[in-house]
Parts: sequence; structure tokens; C-alpha cells
Amino acid sequence: AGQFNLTVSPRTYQPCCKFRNRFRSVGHLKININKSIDLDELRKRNQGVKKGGFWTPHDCPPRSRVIIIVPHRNRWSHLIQWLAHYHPILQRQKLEYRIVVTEQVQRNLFNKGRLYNAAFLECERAFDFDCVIFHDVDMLLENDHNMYWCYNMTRPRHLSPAVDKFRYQLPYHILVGGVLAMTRHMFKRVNGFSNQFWGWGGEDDDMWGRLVAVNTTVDRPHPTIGRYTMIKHRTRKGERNFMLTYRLVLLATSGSRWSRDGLNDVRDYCKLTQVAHEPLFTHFVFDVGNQP
Ligand code: BGN
Repeated sequence: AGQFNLTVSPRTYQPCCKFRNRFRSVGHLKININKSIDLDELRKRNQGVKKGGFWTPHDCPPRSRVIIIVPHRNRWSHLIQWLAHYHPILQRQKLEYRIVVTEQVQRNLFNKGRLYNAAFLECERAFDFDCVIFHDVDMLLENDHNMYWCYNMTRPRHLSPAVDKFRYQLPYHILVGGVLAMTRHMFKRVNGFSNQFWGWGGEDDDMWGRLVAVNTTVDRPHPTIGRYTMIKHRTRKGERNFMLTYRLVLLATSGSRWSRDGLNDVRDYCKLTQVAHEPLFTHFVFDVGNQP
């Protein structure tokens, strides 16, 4: 257990956690996407959650200390559904967690890599955690036995191999998009995400290249457990097609670029413009710079 610098090593959980969890996780969950959720009601239901979207179990040591980073843009309705869905699950899993929602000032193309990197660095400065989960805002977990933690120091876990949109099958072997968990140590080891992907898609495929470059890959839960419903929305064609060739070239060079492009140069592009400790999440807004 010595090599795991996690809060509680798998062998030393307090029985209370183990016991309680077994009885409180419910397995398969019903997903009601169409219900409109009232924000006040949501706050009332989550009164144990501290300002900034922080929660820690009070009856036993946390199984892991986790930051969940959720980037979004113009998707408040998705975000509210996300919060309503995940707060209870994470509490049942007996994790110490914080929800970090991150947005960009720019109204044009999305740069998810920069948002992830910049949010991670802000979290390192302000909070204590061992494990970070990069989470799409449109992904809702269908089975709460899928644990939101990192139990392997060097092997990240791709938590979302089975998504309804892909008929619950992994569309291709190197996919790590959707929901990805890795230790803080490992995220630094791969120098974070690339800062160079604009628009929809690719930054996750580049992450695979980084993991391979440092001699690791991912593991995944069984597809009966790693199941997700994706909230339906349209990807704007412009986002998908913008500089597609450029992104393909980037992907071909992941292996040689990763050590120069990522956490270590994100500060050249990104500036924090706003921080707010909302009742159910910490909110960061970044100026992510201009696209080429
Ligand atoms: C792929 C995307 C991924 C996305 C998956 C699943 C690209 C590469 C362009 C150069 N990759 O096609 O980012 O997670 O689909 O939706 O677009």
C-alpha cells in the first residue's frame, strides 16, 4: 500500500464505510432526463453539501479525495441535471469530493483542454485532493457501483465505456473521452491535456497518446457497470469541422508534443477572470485566449 499516496488504501477502509456503502449504493439507476429541476429544491435536497460543492463523509474517513471538473458552455440546463444526479451518488460512494464547473469567456470555439488544465492548476493551488475526474456535462451514470475514485496510481480509469448513444459499446479502443479518472500525480506526469485543440473533439484522443508516451493506458469498468445516458443535444457542424485537418495533424504528433504542450504552458494562454463558491459547485471562468 506504500506506493499509493491515496487517503485510505483499499486494504484499510474503516468497516463503517465498507458496510454502509454496500447497503447504500443502489446499482442500476433510473434516469429522468425530461424533468425540469427547481434550483431551490435542489439546494434543499443537498443541504449537507458545503459552499463550493464540497462534501465529506462524517461517519468514516473518505475513500478518496476527488475533484470533478465539468466544463460547459451554454448548457445550464444540463448542468442542473448533472448536479441533481451526481451529488447523491457521490455521497453514497463515501467520497470526499468537490464539483468544479468551468467555463470560458470566449463565445466562439470551445477549448476544453485549456479549461481542464487551467481548472486543475487552480484546484492545486486552493484545494487538497488525490484524484481528478474529467467529466462531460452531458453524461449521466446509470449504475452507482461505478466508483468515482482512483485506486491505481499510474493507470487512469476510463469510467464511461458504455454510452447509450453508441449502443453501450466502446466505439473504438483508444477512446478515453466522456468520463476519465486519474490521480493528480498521473495528470501531472502526462503534462495534462493539449492546449491546441479548438472546437469539438480530439483532445481526448490526444490524451491517449500522452498515456502511451509515458508507458501506460487505461482500465475500464465492465460495460454493465460503466453505463451512461448521454443527454441529447446537437453538435454544431462548425465545431466539428473547424480545422479538422489541423486536429488530425496534432493527433499524429501527440507523442512528440506532449511534454511541451499542456499544463506547463497553459498559463501563457489562460487567465482566471472569475471565481464563485456557489452552493453546489465551485465556478471558474477563464479567458482562454484567441484561436489561431
Ligand atoms: C471522436 C472524437 C473524440 C470523441 C469521440 C466520441 C475527434 C478527432 C478529430 C481530429 N475525435 O471522433 O473527441 O470523444 O469521437 O464522441 O473528433
